[in-house]
Amino acid sequence: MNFSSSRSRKFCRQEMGQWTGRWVTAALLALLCPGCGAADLPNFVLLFADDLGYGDLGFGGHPSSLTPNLDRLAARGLRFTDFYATSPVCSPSRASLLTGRYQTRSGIYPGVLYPGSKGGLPLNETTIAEVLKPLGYTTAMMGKWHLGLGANGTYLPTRQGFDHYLGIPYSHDMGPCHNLTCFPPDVKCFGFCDRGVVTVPLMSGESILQQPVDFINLENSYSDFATKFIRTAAQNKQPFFLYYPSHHTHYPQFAGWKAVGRSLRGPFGDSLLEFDSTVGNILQTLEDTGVLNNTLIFFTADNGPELMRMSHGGNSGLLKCGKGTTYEGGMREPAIAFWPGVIQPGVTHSLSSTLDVLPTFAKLSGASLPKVHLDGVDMTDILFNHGLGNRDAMFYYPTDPSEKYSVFAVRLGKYKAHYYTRGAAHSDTTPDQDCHMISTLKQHDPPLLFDLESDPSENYNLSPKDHPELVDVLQKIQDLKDQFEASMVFGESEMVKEQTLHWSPAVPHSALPNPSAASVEVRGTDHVLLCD
Ligand SMILES: *[C@@H]1O[C@H](CO)[C@@H](O)[C@H](O)[C@H]1NC(C)=O
Ligand SMILES: *[C@@H]1O[C@H](CO)[C@@H](O)[C@H](O)[C@H]1NC(C)=O
Ligand SMILES: *[C@@H]1O[C@H](CO)[C@@H](O)[C@H](O)[C@H]1NC(C)=O
Ligand SMILES: *[C@@H]1O[C@H](CO)[C@@H](O)[C@H](O)[C@H]1NC(C)=O
Ligand SMILES: [Ca+2]
Repeated sequence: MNFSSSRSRKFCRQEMGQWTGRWVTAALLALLCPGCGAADLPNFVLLFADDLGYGDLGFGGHPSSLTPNLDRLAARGLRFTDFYATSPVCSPSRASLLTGRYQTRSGIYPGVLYPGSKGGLPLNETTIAEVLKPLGYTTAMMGKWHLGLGANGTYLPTRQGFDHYLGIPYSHDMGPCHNLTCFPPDVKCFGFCDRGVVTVPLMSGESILQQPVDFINLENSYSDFATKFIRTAAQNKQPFFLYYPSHHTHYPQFAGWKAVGRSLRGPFGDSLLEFDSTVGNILQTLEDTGVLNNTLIFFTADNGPELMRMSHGGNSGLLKCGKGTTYEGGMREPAIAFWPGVIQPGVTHSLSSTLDVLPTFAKLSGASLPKVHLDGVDMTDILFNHGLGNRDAMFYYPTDPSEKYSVFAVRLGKYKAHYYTRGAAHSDTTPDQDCHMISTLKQHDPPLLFDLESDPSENYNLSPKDHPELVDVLQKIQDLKDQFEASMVFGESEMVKEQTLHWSPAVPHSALPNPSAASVEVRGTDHVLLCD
């Protein structure tokens, strides 16, 4: 039985007493009892950290991170141990989260979008916000979009189903930050950020609110925005979807007065603590407005830690390498589903992905799925029964997917096969040379094979020569890979539309950032791999 509808029926019967009869349809119910329509539908809060590793959180074992609110979600919610993003860098990972489709279908490859990019997430892709809107949801997003700006703001969140938007439309290091303050009272941002000349804007809807953005007070603005949005929705008894892709803990780390110097972990820890405190404020607001028990909070992150930043970067814990690579540290992320009284606390080892968020929210709200090839599967069996779920496999695309090389690795059950491996500048500086940029593309035939349950760190390659029983496993993986490749239609790359040296939007610069100025340097492949 559909969980949310049985629950809403119960609720409405209590509310409506004699009015409810067996003949009353959901639509009629909504007409008769305005509150019931809203109670029917669960609210969704989707929290998405940036460049956060598997080993970065308090509950994940990091000794000096301070994440009391995320720890609380983990303790009272369902924690995933085997949860994957679809890319080791930002834009493609976000495209998959919001569409339930691998980034190759929507054309969000290779690399990431830049302030001067002409492309963006195609408007005919259906986002989670667009899936929920027809049901009467109010939708808002705060934070890092990174799915395109485009001419006249063609690709902003407001064009993809979000009623309200406050945030930076790309990475907050995609503008010069030499002289900007990242921590109070006046600690300059670490490093120089991108070498463009256009400073990073804070946008409200489709206009610029501030440029350059004020990092010190940014998180407060987000927190206030969330509070106002949730309060208004709760007052109006309107179901809501809040998407918060945070800038934390991406380089350059920043934080305001409440977090600075509060963690033992330095700038990274303070930035993480600031994110955590917004999570706490959102929880408090949900509780204060009486909607916490009708809200699913889902938390995860877009890709692994940027190890090249050394102690200013994140930590993938026991996983190999980090951002930019298809080793586990690049794409396996902490994740939590929290819904008090509805999702039983616990830990699941079921394989899941950001791809599965859209189908899950659709299932819970009764929304129709977009009529496209979806790669995501519904996670409700995992959430409500702690079951195995519907996902058998995960495919690992590199930062620059191509039909020639296809996926670099495949996970089936507990086994992972690497067909290709490559290091990345993003993962330079740790002692493991496999992670570094100098480790160039290597093909493996037969593929490297790891048992991720007994060897999550991918240390011990299982050769079929020594383990004849694995010949079958490798064959199954190969078949699955062939099937997947046959189903994959590469969308036209939105990134190759990037040669925008002479392109500029025909709008006043006060209304939108000027991308042509931002892209004064032509970006080669190296740069695409380096930047995010
Ligand atoms: C969006 O439009 C493009 C160009 O017409 C097309 O190639 C693509 O398949 C469409 N995508 C979807 C999801 O409909
Ligand atoms: C940073 O400040 C210094 C000193 O005030 C100035 O010379 C320099 O041009 C500034 N750099 C940028 C990118 O604004
Ligand atoms: C949710 O909690 C509120 C109080 O915070 C309570 O009035 C309401 O009945 C609860 N709803 C459900 C469905 O449990
Ligand atoms: C941007 O908007 C202006 C004014 O509305 C319009 O003239 C121009 O054609 C638009 N540019 C693009 C690329 O859509
Ligand atoms: Ca990222």
